[in-house]
Amino acid sequence: MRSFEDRLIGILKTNSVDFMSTFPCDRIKFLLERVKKEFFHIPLTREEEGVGIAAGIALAGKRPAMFVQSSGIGNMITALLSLTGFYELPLAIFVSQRGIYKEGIAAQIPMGERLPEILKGAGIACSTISTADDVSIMEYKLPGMYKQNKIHAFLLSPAVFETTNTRDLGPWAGLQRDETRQQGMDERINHQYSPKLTRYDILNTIAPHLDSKVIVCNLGIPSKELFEIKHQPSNFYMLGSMGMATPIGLGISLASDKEVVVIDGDGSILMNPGTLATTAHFNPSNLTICAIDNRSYGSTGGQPTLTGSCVDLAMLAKGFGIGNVLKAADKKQLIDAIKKPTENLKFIHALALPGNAKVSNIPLHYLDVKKQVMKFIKK
Ligand SMILES: Cc1ncc(C[n+]2csc(CCOP(=O)(O)OP(=O)(O)O)c2C)c(N)n1
Repeated sequence: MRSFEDRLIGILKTNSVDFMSTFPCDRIKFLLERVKKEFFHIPLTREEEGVGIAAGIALAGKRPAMFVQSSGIGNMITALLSLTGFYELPLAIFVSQRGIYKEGIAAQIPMGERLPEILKGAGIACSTISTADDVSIMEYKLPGMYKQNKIHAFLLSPAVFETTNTRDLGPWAGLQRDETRQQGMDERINHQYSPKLTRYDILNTIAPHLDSKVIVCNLGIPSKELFEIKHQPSNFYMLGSMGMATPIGLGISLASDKEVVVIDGDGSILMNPGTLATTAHFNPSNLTICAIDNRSYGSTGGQPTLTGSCVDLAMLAKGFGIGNVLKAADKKQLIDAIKKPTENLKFIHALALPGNAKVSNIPLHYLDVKKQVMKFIKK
């Protein structure tokens, strides 16, 4: 019996779909590895961007498809309605539907559960793929959808991938396999700044300097690692809303006199880089952004981000107008950077090795986290 992944790839090839834009989700990490090998692959920085790229591909007479997580549909909806749907362009969207089956992350539920209704309200057709046998639905729907220039979302239940999601991709996952990307990386990173620490080591190193500060921590593994290393009532752990760490930190720093440290990630900053411009504009002296750059989406399987090939986050921050930008790749550079007194907003570009520590879910209710943080800020 062929696997679900094999059958889906076969159907896409039969329908001459050749351009795949993807944004990672942990549940489809093995499928994404296959897609990357089999098709022209466009790794995205934000799901919305994929809608625009797909429109361009369709305008050029080719057939695009996207692979995203249910929360990513929230980032796509305006472009889907005012671009793809409006101009009657075809787009197949394969959605890893979270929040409906064995979900460990509470913040995935509001969007994941309501997705069919949201799509219905937006007038976007969708089909539910609950078991591997439901591939026949895609076989049936895809040809007409492309011919009639329609959008169709296929909602893939995590149950479909239960048999394949057993391997560990390892810390270097996508990074190692992509040789051209690896070459680009080697050329760009000079010895002074080659990373020596993992994200966990970085958090461990800065932990003694986080006392009596509000910490806004990026979603996924970073929050779980921080909880294990240094839980304190002033830690705000994100469970969803990728790309919002720096905006949340900016809001707190503008509305209170507390010292705020944002632990952000390269993938999350690339999803919402404009926030660095807003932050630079206000230049709050009580805000430090520690951008942990492991050149990958570490929390969802280690898929490479573009900081491994063409983007330098320190230059990006400078370009947006942040004056106080420090780069750190080892313990000493990191401690010097976090301790450095400043009158201005501080941006630390912390270069990291890929890889996650083996950490458990945070055993706190999210509303208790909110209460503790608010109490601390009010004090
Ligand atoms: C809109 C949206 N798309 C995709 C995801 C899935 N997701 C959760 S964490 C994560 C990776 C974050 O990468 P980065 O900011 O680099 O942090 P790292 O995990 O590498 O420390 C992704 C893609 C999500 N939560 N929300």
